[in-house]
Amino acid sequence: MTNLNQPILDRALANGIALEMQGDVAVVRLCRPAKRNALNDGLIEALRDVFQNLPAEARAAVIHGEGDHFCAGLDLSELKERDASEGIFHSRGWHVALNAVEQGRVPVVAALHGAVVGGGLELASAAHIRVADESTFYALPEGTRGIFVGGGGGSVRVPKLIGAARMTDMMLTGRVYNAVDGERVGLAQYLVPNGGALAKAIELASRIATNAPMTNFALTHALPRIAEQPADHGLFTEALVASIAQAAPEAKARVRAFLEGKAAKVQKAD
Ligand code: 1HE
Repeated sequence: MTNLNQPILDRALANGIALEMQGDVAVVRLCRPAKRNALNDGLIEALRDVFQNLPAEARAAVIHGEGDHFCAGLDLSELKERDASEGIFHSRGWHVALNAVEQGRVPVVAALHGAVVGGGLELASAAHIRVADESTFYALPEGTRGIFVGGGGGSVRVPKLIGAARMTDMMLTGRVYNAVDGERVGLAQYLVPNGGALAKAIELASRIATNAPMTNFALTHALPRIAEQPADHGLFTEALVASIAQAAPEAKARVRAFLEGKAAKVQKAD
């Protein structure tokens, strides 16, 4: 580990977040299995610290949960009486942590299994790709708990995956999506056999780590913004980002390699 200083890592671990490098992939683990990886403030701060301080050699990251579930959402035992301003600052603090996942230095793949509920789904939605195994189930029980999403950016990110209508249904009715239907509606991009999510996520992250860094940056930082711009602004931004990416020496080398028959062709899908 070159970039993440040990005290930050130790404090994160004490608060339930472990980091391990597998080659150039940072594997981040929620490790509060006895509480189904429920998110308390310590764990959220640790998540923020780890994603803001990934080792310099990390070129992609994976996030996964220890035990039988990815994440049971907000630790309900920490739901405190807060006045409106305390509530706003608390929520904004969580936003910083999940933004550190979504808008950090490297693409993030979430490996999902078991419960992906409430804040757990918000966290999964902050990743750039989600891989679910067959045990995965998704819910937003906030509606039935008398609260609203509000720390993890769920009202911003979940509708982008599945649309506001499906999220409204999940919250109004307590609907739970199983792994197959979750993949069908867009909660996950990959569905794998039980126990296979972490390995698949690491495989994808390892492949992502070989992309040109500028391409990964454009995809994780420019694309989400372009997609929200009015078309005319989006096309303008696209032209800027495309020309910056194409100007990088690595892009030129990769295109040349293909033209010289030295780079892999696109293969037909299975
Ligand atoms: C928890 C939590 C939690 C488990 N906060 N302690 N999230 C929820 O409403 C989901 C609540 N949890 C569940 O529905 C279930 O626990 C699970 C489906 C995730 C897992 O079930 P299971 O049978 O494997 O575990 P369990 O026996 O229910 O829980 C094991 C322990 O974890 C138990 O504590 P123990 O001391 O009795 O052993 C549970 O109390 C504890 N536990 N989930 C606190 N969430 C930023 S806004 C986001 C708002 C939300 O996320 S609201 C949704 C909250």
